[in-house]
Amino acid sequence: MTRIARRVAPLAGIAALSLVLAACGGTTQDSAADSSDSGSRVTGTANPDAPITDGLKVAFLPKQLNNPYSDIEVAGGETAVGEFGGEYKLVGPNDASASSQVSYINTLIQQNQDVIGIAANDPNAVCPSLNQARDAGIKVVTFDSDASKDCRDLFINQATTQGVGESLAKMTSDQIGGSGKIAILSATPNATNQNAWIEVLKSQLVSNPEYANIELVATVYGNDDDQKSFQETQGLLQTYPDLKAIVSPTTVGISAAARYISSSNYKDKIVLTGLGTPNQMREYVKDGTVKEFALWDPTDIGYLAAYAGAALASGQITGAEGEKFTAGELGEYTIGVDGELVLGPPTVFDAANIDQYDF
Ligand code: RAM
Repeated sequence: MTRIARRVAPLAGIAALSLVLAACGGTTQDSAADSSDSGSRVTGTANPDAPITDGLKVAFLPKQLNNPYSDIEVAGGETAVGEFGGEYKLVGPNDASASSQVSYINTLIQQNQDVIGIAANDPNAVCPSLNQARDAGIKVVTFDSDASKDCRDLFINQATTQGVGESLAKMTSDQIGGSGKIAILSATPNATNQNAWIEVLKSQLVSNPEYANIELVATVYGNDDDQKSFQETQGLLQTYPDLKAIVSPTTVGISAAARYISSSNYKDKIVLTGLGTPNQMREYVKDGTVKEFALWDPTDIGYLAAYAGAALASGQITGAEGEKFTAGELGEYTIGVDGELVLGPPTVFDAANIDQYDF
């Protein structure tokens, strides 16, 4: 299928992001970085009419390389880089631990990349290196999982953090009839994205009267490692025999949990929901292990990250709130508060619609 055909969500959330044009804001790196290789690093004011510079070197550094979700994201980035005639590169660690990305950033600086697209494993551990990259004139775009806003130019968020957290709470509550014990199976303890979603979920449980009878009993970490996620699921079910639901906001976690539950006595007794890819979850939806889960099209995150990096490196934008640029086939985007760009709302998948998606 083509990239367009796989797109799951219209860009409905974008209007909400078109916030009042501000004279300042965002994170602008005005270092006197003379580009020795491409001459493309423009500083100062944005020039929306500037063409994308030829031959931009765009490197992607996902949380980890052996994660099917990351593979889909970076494939979208590669497509975009091909469209604007840049040089695509992919590097990354095999584990998603906090400091595993630092040495890769240092190497990318030495290679004079123009853009680094990174899904941060920890908001702070990568910051000194990312700021060294920015001092060298490299544009830094986080995607999927943000770094501290002081060390990147833009963040491509898949959906609003509030929206993801609310949809996790709603999917869980709807499936357990609004009452009972639940547990969270997360990725790594430092992951910016998972922790932000979990915070919203927790505050929903406290503040939304509809969830007053839901009790969160545990949060465990599968580290986005399939086997550890599988074992953590088993542990949760043994420790809390009266658990009603597991909510896993990670594609690695939810698929490992589904595999365990589908062949255990817990099938049909426990609700499993969270964030997963339709292709990894299809068999568990078909066999009834999972009724409903959510996601967005990861392809579009990488695609938008690449175009955002190119727009920065070509001087179309500086990263300030209110600036606009065109992200290829995705159309026009406006930079929101704190240099954030939101792709669109999450899509909920169930038995009725899952076969319409192929990613
Ligand atoms: C996993 C990763 C990723 C997250 C998705 C939903 O693949 O933890 O960062 O965005 O799940």
